[in-house]
Amino acid sequence: MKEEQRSLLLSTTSRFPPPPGVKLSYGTAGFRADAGVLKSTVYRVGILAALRALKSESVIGLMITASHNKVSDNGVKVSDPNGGMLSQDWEPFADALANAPTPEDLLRLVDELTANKGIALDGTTSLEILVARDTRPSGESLLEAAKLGIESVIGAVASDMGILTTPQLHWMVRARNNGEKASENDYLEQLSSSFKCLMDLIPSGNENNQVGDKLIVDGANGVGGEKLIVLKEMLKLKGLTIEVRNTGKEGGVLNEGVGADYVQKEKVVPNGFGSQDFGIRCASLDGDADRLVYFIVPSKSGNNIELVDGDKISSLFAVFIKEQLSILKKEGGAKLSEDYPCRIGVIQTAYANGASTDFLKQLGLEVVFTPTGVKYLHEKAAQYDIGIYFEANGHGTILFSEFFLLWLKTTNNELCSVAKGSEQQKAASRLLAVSRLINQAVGDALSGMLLVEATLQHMGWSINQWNELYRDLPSRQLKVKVANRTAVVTTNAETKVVKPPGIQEAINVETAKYPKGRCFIRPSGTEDVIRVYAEASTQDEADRLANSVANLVDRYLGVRSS
Ligand code: 16G
Ligand code: MG
Repeated sequence: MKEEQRSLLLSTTSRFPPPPGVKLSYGTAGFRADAGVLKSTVYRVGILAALRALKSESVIGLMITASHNKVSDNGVKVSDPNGGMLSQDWEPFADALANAPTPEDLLRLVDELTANKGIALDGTTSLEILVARDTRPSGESLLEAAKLGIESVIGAVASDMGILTTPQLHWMVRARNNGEKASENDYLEQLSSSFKCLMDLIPSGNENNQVGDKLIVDGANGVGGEKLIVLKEMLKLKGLTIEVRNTGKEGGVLNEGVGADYVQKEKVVPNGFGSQDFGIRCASLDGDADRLVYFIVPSKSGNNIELVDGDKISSLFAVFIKEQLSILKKEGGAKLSEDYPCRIGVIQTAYANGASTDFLKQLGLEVVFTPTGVKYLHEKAAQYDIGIYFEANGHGTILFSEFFLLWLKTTNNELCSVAKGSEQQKAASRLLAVSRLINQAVGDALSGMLLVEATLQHMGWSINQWNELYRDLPSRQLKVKVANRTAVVTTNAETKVVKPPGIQEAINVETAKYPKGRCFIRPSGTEDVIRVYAEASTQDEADRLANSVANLVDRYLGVRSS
């Protein structure tokens, strides 16, 4: 490293000493902690993002968010050049950099990495790092730390993109590296034009459907609600009215009694919703708008909801896409399967409700499982022509292969009008519109929501009809505090425990007591706990199975508290 670079890094690093006694890990979704201890981490992730940009010779993203965590927390993660998560082989470096105790240790790590990866810190190239943040009050000062980190690396330039949803930033990074238009307005334009295209292509005869033209959205008092207000103005559609609640402007607190994570875990209405919403389609975004769940307020009393989760969203999209593919196979012209053997796959995790897996398999689709965490699902989905992935918690998207999109474009002139074109061309246009609407970089609640809305209108289904695609098996999730959660090692997409020895056999014995019983345990990637998931044919059985397995975890792993 040249002297100029060394002294630049030394002078900025000394302004951000790491807080004593805090050890952070990059985890499934970047670094997260109380915002008060994060300045040094965010500064260092700035350095990391700069080095990643120099290595990949591409635009890189840095997002300051803690998603659905409480408002006093914050976090930081990096978007790779393709808009996906940071390449996993850089995670150990991220951990080492964040925890380097002294400026000299930090310089040594940068020296090692640059030598290892062949990164020249000579300032001959200039690369941009797009920085964005969610609405957390701590975001602004952390943004300054990120900028200083980035600009401590000669040749790296920070561009402040302002307040964005996490998927917006990932989308921009991807668009920039593909040489496409990449502003926030371009994002909103692409979403609204492809949504309108799908609406124009709705088959006639669906006018008397029961979809219902009203959608109420819980914005989690975060950035998603804010952006949705802008988007809905651009849509100005007949037949769909979107009302946004919990926008953060009504005085509510981010993620407090609101948001997709709360709604999915607690299975109750978010603040601001209640009996007045009986019979209306409702949706909830999380704090950085990369998760989406729908829900139904089923009766005139109580807080309980009927949850329409990520598995249902995945199933709805699978039905719609399969329908379009069969049109492409049937009609005249260039035929799918003869000209192009399109491979479609649905990716789930062990948390997917067993009833959803059965439903997708009955549709004749290939269903595969990965461990929890977007990076694993996304990687698998990218191996298909159409890869649909969703976690039950509502994070997911649909990936289209370049080859398949090219086939669609070259064999079918793109059009967005009902009047013209064969059935086959319309099906191709719908799929092309879906590929532009749904975020190709990462799961995106806003684009996912518009696709749900267009699909419901296309099928002519109310939220109840959609929800009745299959009936969820009763399930229960518990968490258990243990002395050391890393003592649990799993395999087969987290469905089987290999360490500590004997516990899997004991879980099998418990599970076998219940018909349709299914149960697994895994160490959480975001909290210091072991998670237990159980499913059975009745709620009582699911509860009993989860409790007995939680006791096993206690017994095998030594309890601190529970
Ligand atoms: C993170 C992951 C999410 C996963 C969750 C599991 C991303 C962007 N987010 O929020 O995919 O479902 O962690 O949390 O990867 P857990 O390990 O604490 O159960
Ligand atoms: Mg999130």
